Amino acid sequence: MKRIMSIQDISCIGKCSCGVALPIISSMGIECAIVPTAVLSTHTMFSGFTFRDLTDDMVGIKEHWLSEGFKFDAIYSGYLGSTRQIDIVSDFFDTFGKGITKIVDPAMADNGKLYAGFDEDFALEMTRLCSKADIILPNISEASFILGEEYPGEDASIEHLQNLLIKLSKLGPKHTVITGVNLGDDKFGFIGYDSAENEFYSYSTKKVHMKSHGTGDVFASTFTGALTRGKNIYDALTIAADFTSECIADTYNDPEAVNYGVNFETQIPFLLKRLELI
Ligand code: PXL
Repeated sequence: MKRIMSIQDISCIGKCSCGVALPIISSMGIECAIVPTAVLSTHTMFSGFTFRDLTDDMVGIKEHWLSEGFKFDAIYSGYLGSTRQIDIVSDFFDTFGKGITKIVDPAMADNGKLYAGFDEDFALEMTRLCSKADIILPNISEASFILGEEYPGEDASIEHLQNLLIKLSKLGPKHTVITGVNLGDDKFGFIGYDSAENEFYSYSTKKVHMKSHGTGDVFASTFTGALTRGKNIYDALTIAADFTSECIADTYNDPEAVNYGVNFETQIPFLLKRLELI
């Protein structure tokens, strides 16, 4: 069985981070080994959340896994809590990442604003981590923070996004993908750049007019799983986009849906069919 290492927090309520990576990657028939960076009572969109920092545990986990000789097929990092944690993830990349795909979702901002508790130094450190990744998956806000550029708004032009992609690729990743992009009338998707081929690509699904949390994590987990199952990058990205879109649509149509995450649980059968696993 393939094994993915997923480095991000545990938000006890929030349908994000490890709370989506574990079920989504496991449902795809892949072992998901988690490196929890922190335990929060909820994700940071709630007020008053508790936060237990697990930075020191991350180091212990790394040392133990190294002594046991564990191997991984991919490493995927998401929300991280501090610049020191970013350094430790960079260490995980050096220790376990040789010859395997390293994916960074620089989960730190949305709508032009850094999440609670993050500052420019954090963004700068995330830029360093992105430079060690093979594939990065920022949204428009994160891409702008990584490059230290002004946020162009959610309706940035394709030319502007292509420019960002080229600059991001100069940091090092072979594939840079900006997620959560408006791509025409009621179309929502991603735009990517393959630096080796000097080629752009994009894909969109029907836009559902609803603001939801954790969709980037659903997208990144699904993408990492599909890629690890042997799909090529474009196919893995389109599978992730289709699945995320189904999750959002189901949440939109569910009068009992919670407002802090999406209904990824009900759409697992869709994902498995989309992957031709059932
Ligand atoms: O979905 C990204 C995410 C992950 N983890 C925590 C968060 C967020 C976004 O707000 O707060 C703790």
